[in-house]
Amino acid sequence: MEKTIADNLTIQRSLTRLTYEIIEKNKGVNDLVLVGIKTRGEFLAKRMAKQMLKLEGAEVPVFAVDITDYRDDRPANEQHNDLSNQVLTNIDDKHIVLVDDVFYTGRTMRAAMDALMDLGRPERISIAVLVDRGHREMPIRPDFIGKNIPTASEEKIKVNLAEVDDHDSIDLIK
Ligand code: 3GP
Ligand code: 5GP
Ligand code: MG
Repeated sequence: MEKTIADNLTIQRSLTRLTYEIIEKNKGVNDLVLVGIKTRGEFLAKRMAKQMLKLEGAEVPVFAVDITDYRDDRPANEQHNDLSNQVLTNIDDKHIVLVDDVFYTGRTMRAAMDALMDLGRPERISIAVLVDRGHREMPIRPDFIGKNIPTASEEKIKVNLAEVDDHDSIDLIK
């Protein structure tokens, strides 16, 4: 069974609020770098950067990273530990905001932080997600949350974004 929890307008409002929260916490967009976790985190990060340009008049760098090979639940011989060809900037002293569609166990973000730390010494790393569905397995939590959607383990959240799914919605699949 599939139930739509948020439509295009609701998602856009959540993203706008997240964007304002990030700007407020960072006191502007100086030294901010958005790192979107592929696939949908990349498009969310790009939408936020677009709003930041409108609000603050400055281009915030956005990079997209594929974290699949970095996760600890991948076989060891398939794990990588070098994001240097995906994050093409010096991250020293930057405030990095990791952006993803859904936060679940926290393993993706742990792997992303680990890989980033090999690239330099950011001043701060924060996490922004459109949906937090619960079921943490790591002592990590998002700093900026679009929607808290408590789920049962067997439920799934489907995030559709116009850039890849031809419309925006958040659906709960039972
Ligand atoms: P994404 O690439 O936009 O993040 O992992 C491939 C896709 O499957 C992901 O899209 C994600 O949205 C979706 N997905 C749904 N359930 C899960 C899950 O439990 N784990 C992972 N890794 N992806 C899931
Ligand atoms: P975690 O590493 O926190 O367990 O899971 C986060 C990653 O898995 C995110 O990139 C997210 O895309 C994906 N994921 C986990 N559960 C779901 C879910 O229910 N729906 C969607 N869309 N993605 C999920
Ligand atoms: Mg994702």
